[in-house]
Amino acid sequence: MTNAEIAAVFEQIADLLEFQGANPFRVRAYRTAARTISELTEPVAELAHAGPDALTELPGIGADLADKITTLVNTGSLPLLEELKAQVPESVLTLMRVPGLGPKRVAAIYNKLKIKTLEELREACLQHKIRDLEGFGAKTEENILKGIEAALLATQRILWCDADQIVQEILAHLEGTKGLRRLAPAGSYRRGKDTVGDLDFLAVADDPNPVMDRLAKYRAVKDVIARGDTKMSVVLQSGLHVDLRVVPEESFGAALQYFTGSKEHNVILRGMAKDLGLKINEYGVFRGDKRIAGREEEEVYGALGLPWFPPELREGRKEFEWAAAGSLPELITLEDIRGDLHMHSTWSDGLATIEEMAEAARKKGYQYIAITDHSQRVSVANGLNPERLLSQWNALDQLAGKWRNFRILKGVEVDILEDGRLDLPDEVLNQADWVVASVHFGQNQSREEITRRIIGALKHPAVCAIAHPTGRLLLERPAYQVDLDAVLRAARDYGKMMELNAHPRRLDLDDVACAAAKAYGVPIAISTDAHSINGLEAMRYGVLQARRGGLTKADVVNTLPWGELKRRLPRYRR
Ligand code: DGT
Ligand code: CA
Ligand code: CA
Ligand code: ZN
Repeated sequence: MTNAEIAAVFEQIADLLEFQGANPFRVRAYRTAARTISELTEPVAELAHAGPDALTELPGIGADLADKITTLVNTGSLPLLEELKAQVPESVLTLMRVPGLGPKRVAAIYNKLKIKTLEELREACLQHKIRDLEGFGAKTEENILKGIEAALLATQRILWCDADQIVQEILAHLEGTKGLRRLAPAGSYRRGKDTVGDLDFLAVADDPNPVMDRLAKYRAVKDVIARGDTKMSVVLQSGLHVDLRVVPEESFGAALQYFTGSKEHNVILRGMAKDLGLKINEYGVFRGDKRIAGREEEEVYGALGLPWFPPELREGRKEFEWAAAGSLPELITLEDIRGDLHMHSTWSDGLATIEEMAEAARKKGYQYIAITDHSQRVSVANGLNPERLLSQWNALDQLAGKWRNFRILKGVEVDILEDGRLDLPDEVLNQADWVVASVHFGQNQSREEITRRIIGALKHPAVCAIAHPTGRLLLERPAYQVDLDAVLRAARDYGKMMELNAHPRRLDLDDVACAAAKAYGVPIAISTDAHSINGLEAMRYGVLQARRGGLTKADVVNTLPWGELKRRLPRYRR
């Protein structure tokens, strides 16, 4: 079982308990556990196999939850969840997924109006029956209606990081199958897209049947939807579809190319082939009836006079122009990273101390980190007021001599207030080595207001970068309204940087915006925003997104060795 699946079970238990009006502390315990587990990068299943002690060491996991995790991992289900599900109509669970409708509100709607389905709820909104319920209102009713339309439309996608866990499991599960010669994931997963709609696998095998039989036995398979001679589709318990195609060895490269996509990239490629008097499909590149390439991707592209494209660039954007000019970028890799410039400690809402974060970063071979705890306004995250921040920086001074060739920047993640001011006085901010500024509140403001707020922060001499610049949460919340172009221009004019937040739920800036920042010459800092030691592992997701934006080592500031970075820090430049 993957961490995401285990977290989803706890999240669902919390929802169901809350719907039933259970003790808030009990509800909260399950939510905290879900969050802890979803943020871990090591597989909880492995910890469970190591014994209950390994689990109870995790924050927020006591003996009872450890027990439940072990049961889940060993049996694939949990009696408590089954019990709760039996007590609540299944369609009610769908209602809870409407943005703006938590379990409490769904309970009110269900108990007062006996509404059980999205359609009934939509009808009730249209008849203005919801606004009269206690604790609701016209505005809420309107938002619910919008949420329903979104929920009805939403195609189920999953985060790349969750797809990755499943892909690795399926690869391991299929490995060693009799007669299996080659196996590779394709599709949006291979392109590193931040969310993935379904999984696509390609295989070469002496006989397709043993591979298909084995896929059908993967532990999370719910149904085999279709199975032919060379093609199979299964659906997992989570609803995710997995496609498998078994192709002839001499077509593997062509099939991998074709099913990696994107569709847009392939359309352009097909046109180029046609112009050359060739035909390209999933079986190969053909001149007339003669296959001239197909076994390897390199030779497929080569037959069209093209270089091999890193999958991350195959979106039909600039890649063919670059190839024609002989200037395909040499994309940044995880090994290029020298430090991490956004993370939290126990001083605000992090789970690890500054020393623990520093040790973990040193183990990764980093030369520097910045501790950027929240400022006072973010009180839910135990944000720091000037006194606490200054005493944190004092503590950092004490630590300064502790490591050779490793330094901790005195940083802060300062909140950009609704009126555009920063949440800390200048005389404090001016003492920092590294300041990232971010919008947490008032995200519903108009495009003009939010743009003005962010540009205002960029003008501030102490600010180095804007953190998670668009505020999006993948599959959860769209970006706030902001004129990103104006923001990037301002960053260029004031000599500032932009963050690519590497948290797999954020990946903000996204790939297209990273490319835009590069076009403006605005340096990117890829930062994890880690709230725990494991959170530091998110760097790989950020690097993947940066690659999709065509960024090279030179475009990313935290590839610089410390001496260089120090010279490049915005506040030293002025
Ligand atoms: P997803 O699954 O929605 O995250 O995105 P993809 O890109 O994985 O799309 P999917 O699974 O529908 O198809 C995998 C690849 O197969 C896609 O990227 C390109 C190729 N492909 C599928 N259908 C077509 C098509 O009608 N025309 C072309 N040129 N390529 C296609
Ligand atoms: Ca796919
Ligand atoms: Ca597919
Ligand atoms: Zn942060």
